[in-house]
Amino acid sequence: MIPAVRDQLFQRHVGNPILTAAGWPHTVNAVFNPGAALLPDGTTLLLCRVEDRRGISSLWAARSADGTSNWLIDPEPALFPSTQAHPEEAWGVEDPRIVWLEELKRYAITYTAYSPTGPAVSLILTADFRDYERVGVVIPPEDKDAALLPRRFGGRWLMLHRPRTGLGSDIWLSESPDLVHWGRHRLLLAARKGAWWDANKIGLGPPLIETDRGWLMLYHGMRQTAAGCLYRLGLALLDHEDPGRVLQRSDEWIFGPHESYERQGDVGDVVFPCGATLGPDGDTLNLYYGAADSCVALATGRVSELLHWLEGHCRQPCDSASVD
Ligand code: BMA
Repeated sequence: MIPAVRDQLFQRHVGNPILTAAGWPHTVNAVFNPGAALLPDGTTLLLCRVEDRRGISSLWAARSADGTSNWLIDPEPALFPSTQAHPEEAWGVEDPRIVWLEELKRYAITYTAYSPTGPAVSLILTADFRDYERVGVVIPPEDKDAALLPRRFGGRWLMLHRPRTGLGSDIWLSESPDLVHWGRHRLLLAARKGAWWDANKIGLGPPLIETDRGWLMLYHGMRQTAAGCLYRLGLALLDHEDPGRVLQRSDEWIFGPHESYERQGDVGDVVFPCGATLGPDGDTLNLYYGAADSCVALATGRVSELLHWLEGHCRQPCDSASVD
């Protein structure tokens, strides 16, 4: 099959899927939606969502020297739902996003804590992916798909997240003086409506990528079709000094389910990235994504090409809360 031109912004790794339930050291149902970090020694760490055969997810670190192969799975989970101490995790912990906070010399991991009260955003900190300091729930249900920005703006930390409101499932921005207390909540980017590819729900993909033109956002858009949900990716650009300003938003999606491992699985037709790493050139973007809620795959693109493409594929000026 001839690949669509827009798919060429990302090249799928030839060894996809790079992590699967079958390759996991113990019996699990699915391995998907990993957060990603490049450690100081060059190791790529994926914090994978591992769903057991009950349906409950925990987070496990997988480490690789080249970011593509010879993954070593930590013998213990990084985060196992602690039902007694944290009832908000009774149904598992899911979909982590990892951001290095230079001020605190800690990685901030935001993840979905899932329980009968619904999905909430929880935060945990670590310096080394060995010891973890729980902050706990920072945004109550229903909310998910959260990531911090790596530094303060005007003295406040910023977090993107995706509450479910009366209007829909859109991306919001909130502020905090201390990572614990969050306020000044505001709508940042709204799902579009009707026939649009991002008509029903949108949510942040990996944490924002800092560029000299602003903060590049990859976001997922979900379209409800007669055949089920279809998850694809689009782009937006936020102002460098004021990330609450949306400068550009792509009209078209740029990456969607195409290969069999993306089309077939526990939830078919899903590409869902929660993590990305930058290559040593500062331009190569390694996008780690869950495919069909079953396995982990890798696609590689270039930040410069994404920015160039976005420039030519968005309406100007961009209305941040556009819902047409
Ligand atoms: C979203 C999240 C993801 C999942 C996706 C597709 O709402 O729950 O964890 O990958 O749906 O099922």
